[in-house]
Amino acid sequence: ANSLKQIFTQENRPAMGVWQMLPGANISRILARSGADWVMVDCEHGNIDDAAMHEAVPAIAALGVSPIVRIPDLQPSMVKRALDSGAHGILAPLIRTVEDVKNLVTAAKFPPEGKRGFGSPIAMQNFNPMPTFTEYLQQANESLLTMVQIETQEALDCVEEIAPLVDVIFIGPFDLGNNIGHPIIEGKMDPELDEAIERILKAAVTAGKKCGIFCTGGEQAKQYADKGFHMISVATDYTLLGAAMADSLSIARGQ
Ligand code: 3PY
Repeated sequence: ANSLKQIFTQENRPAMGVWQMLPGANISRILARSGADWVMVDCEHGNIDDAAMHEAVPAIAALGVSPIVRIPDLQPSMVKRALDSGAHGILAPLIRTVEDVKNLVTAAKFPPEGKRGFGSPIAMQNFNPMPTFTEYLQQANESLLTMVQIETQEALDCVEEIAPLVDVIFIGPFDLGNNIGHPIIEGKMDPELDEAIERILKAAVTAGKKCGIFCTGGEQAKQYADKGFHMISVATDYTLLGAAMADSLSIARGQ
């Protein structure tokens, strides 16, 4: 089963997750055992190539947590590789137009809804209980999650049209800030960026869809949970490691 999809459909709570930017199945397992509801395998900005993605996805799925892959760009082959590796969903960065989103959904769905090629013997291994080849084919269009990032002015301008086309619209606040002319500086968000974020949440809710957002820590994640966001990233492996060591060091040094 797709555990993130189950949370979305059966549980009335935000799904909290973590970003995996560093390669290695051991890191995947640590993150998946942390209690997170999903792990984002970041092939856009993380140090994760195709082979590392194929290690991370099954390590996460084996622990009953949903692996979602952020693909590096919008090429249909990227969508296919990610879903064939067994991802429970894909997140596409920097989309701009309704056309971008339609092409992405076409790449993510088997015919007749889309144009995804069928042939991976790997994907079905990452679901429990494991579906047969045929069951995977029959269930994939319904169960796999399509997510797009709203982080450009152009996507913001048509977010009400985009929301009905996918399962989740996911805000990348840093890119969105940059692209609307209000970059986040030292964690400070301009009111116009806050307004854009409100508009995106409203578009998702109006369309009966889920809204996600990238956060840099637990406190910020809690604030967005209280605002009604459905899918929230709490931290990344990279920042957690550095912050934990810096904290321990300052205690050790009596600072
Ligand atoms: C953003 O904030 O732009 C992101 O996509 C987070 O990685």
